[in-house]
Amino acid sequence: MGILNRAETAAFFMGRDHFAILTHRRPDGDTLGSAALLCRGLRQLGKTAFVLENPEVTPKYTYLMDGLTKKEAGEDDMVVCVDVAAKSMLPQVFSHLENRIALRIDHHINDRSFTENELVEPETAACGEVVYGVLKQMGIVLEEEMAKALYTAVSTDTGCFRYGNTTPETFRAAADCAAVYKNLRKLNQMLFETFSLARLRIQGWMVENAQFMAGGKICICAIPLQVEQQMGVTEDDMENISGFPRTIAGVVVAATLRQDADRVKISVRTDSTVDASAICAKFGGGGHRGAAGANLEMPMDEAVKVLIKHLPQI
Ligand SMILES: [Mn+2]
Repeated sequence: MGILNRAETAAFFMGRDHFAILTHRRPDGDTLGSAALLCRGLRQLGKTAFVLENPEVTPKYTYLMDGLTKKEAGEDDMVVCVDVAAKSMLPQVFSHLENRIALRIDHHINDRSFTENELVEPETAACGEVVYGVLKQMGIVLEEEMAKALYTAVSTDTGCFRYGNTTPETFRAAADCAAVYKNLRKLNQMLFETFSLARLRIQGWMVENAQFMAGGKICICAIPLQVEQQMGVTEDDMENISGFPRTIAGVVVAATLRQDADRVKISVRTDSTVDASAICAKFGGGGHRGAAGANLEMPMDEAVKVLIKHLPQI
């Protein structure tokens, strides 16, 4: 396995052609924005590049994929993945490719590397920033569609530049986007100020059904699958729902539990005085200080009990 820096990654692309780009399960703005940015950048260089069709792309993000996708990787395609932290993050439809990934560009550390080469920058807010850094090394000019992709990546992974992962470099990337794409307001409104009625209804349900502990500092929202189904929420509606209970005044640790097939997905958000990743590490998960996740293979009510047992004293 080769650990590459940005310049070496640029050389990797310059010396090759025919790329198939993979995104992760439940694709978010960063994985899709990174993929679109990389694909367009490589095409600007005259190379053949496609993003492989991820069946889980939600309507909110389809604008990123316009004209970039194909269904299958060619036999000789160089397979590259972006923002994919682990093999298990790949959608089922890409599982046959998981052992032929030539390069992973990411900002999530994984001790068990699963690709031939990798460029991983854990201090970088969004994978899109890493991709942009590589494209700049190749002398690529940021054009409008690329700016939309880059802005989507950096703004969504930073909660519109509010999270602690935001750096001066993140703002520089965004500034470059603002110089090229004059309608960032439109993107911001679409990404951050538009909510489906179903989303607002489930937020209402969470407020009504949240379990508060430690004098209101801990908030646990366990959302049964049938509630999601009754409200008719889609994955798009549920994006970053775990950030919501943390916004309640006084809450220091918020945990949102959702059912995903046989597992319960726990997402922990904190105000950063408590380490969310330490909580999730107890269940084999991980993440960052302010935001982390884990899976528990047990029924929802048991998962809540186990979680409560492992919460720090605050
Ligand atoms: Mn990301």
